[in-house]
Amino acid sequence: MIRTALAAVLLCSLSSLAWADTHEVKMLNRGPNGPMDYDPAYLVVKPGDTVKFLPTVKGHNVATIDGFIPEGAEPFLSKINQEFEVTLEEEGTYGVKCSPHFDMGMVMLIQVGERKAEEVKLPEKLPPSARKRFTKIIETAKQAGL
Ligand SMILES: [Cu+2]
Repeated sequence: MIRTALAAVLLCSLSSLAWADTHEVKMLNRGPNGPMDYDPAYLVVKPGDTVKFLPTVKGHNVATIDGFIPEGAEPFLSKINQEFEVTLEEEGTYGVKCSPHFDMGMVMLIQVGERKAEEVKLPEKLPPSARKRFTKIIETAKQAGL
């Protein structure tokens, strides 16, 4: 009996080690959502998961949008043309942008935890193209039931 319980505890701790996932995002000149795009542009991850941004096409980076990350979350910023990994611990919605192409609407949403697309609140201040892209991303995610 005790032996079974120990085995169960051991299995649980092993599975929690294997629990964190890495999600890859391509940075593209043209993607499913239009010119200057992240693919995917909507990602749902668990707290502790890692998102890896791939410089599939040159000229892009990734940075958090001011006022569009969960409370207590650390902002991040990558260099242009570099692969970049970030581990997201705080639950909530992260809005990210490509610094040179923010005005062209190169943005994406990362939902950490149980958030749904319909709960996303866009910040007041956004370039019009970024707002348009976010609206499209949210609509697509809602249709997919995310
Ligand atoms: Cu870009």
